[in-house]
Amino acid sequence: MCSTCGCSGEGSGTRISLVPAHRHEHTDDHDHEHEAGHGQGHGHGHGHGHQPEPTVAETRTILLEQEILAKNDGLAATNRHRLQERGITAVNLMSSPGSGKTTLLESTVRAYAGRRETLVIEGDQETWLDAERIRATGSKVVQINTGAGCHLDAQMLSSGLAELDPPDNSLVFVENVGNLVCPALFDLGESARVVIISVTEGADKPAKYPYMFRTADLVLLNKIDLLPYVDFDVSLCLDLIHQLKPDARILQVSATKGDGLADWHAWLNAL
Ligand SMILES: Nc1nc2c(ncn2[C@@H]2O[C@H](COP(=O)(O)OP(=O)(O)OP(=O)(O)O)[C@@H](O)[C@H]2O)c(=O)[nH]1
Ligand SMILES: [Mg+2]
Repeated sequence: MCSTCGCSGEGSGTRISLVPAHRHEHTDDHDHEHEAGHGQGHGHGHGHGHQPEPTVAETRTILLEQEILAKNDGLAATNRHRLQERGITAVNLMSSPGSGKTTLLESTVRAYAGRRETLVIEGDQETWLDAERIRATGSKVVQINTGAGCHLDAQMLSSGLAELDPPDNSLVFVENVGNLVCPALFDLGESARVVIISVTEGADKPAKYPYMFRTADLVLLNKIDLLPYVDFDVSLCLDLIHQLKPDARILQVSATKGDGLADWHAWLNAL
């Protein structure tokens, strides 16, 4: 989808691996029609006001983007239906790199141990580092390496679920590739979308990446233990999120210290 940000299908070589039961890897064979440029909502020059009429090539690009997203949405609907049929709750966790997705998941799967079966699908361009961290908690985990790709898509979730084989009524967390742009565009068929912003990133991020925050079911403001040490305007950040989505649900948490995590668990339990 994103030729400029490295999300082109050519050579991206998605690998999906169950950790640790067997370390077989395969190259995903779904269509990588991603070289068509950016999707709607990215705002990379398509469709803005006062622009000249699109050229034939531009029109073709936009049509291809629509086809790719429509194909993804169809697969996402299938994923959602299959998950619902089996009572499986899937939570798509998105954020900038380093906001605390894996740290929150380590804490969450430990908190749910013995209460509800909790499994994880990890998405990163490269490495098994996050999967190894989750595996250390005792949770079953699948690592998806997207290569040059900068988001998970519905086909990858489908393949990841096939490897993970979650039991009925389980809770599956999907840690998306760390960025606030492309993951927002791709419906995976998840039950809920959660965005993490941490206080080290700057309070202006919701304004800069509106699509991500507008489509979130929950926003977690993480690393609040660091507030005494960083210049982060909490009320400005909350205000920006509410401007995008007046009924946005926002929880302030510290994944390392535990603040706000009881509210996070209560939110999950209500899904
Ligand atoms: N002080 C503080 N540090 C945190 C908190 N949550 C995460 N961190 C730290 O932030 C760093 C990045 O955390 P990760 O959980 O790896 O972040 P991530 O979002 O999974 O990163 P990517 O997978 O690379 O996108 C680590 O050093 C964590 O210990 C928090 O609540 N407070
Ligand atoms: Mg991570």
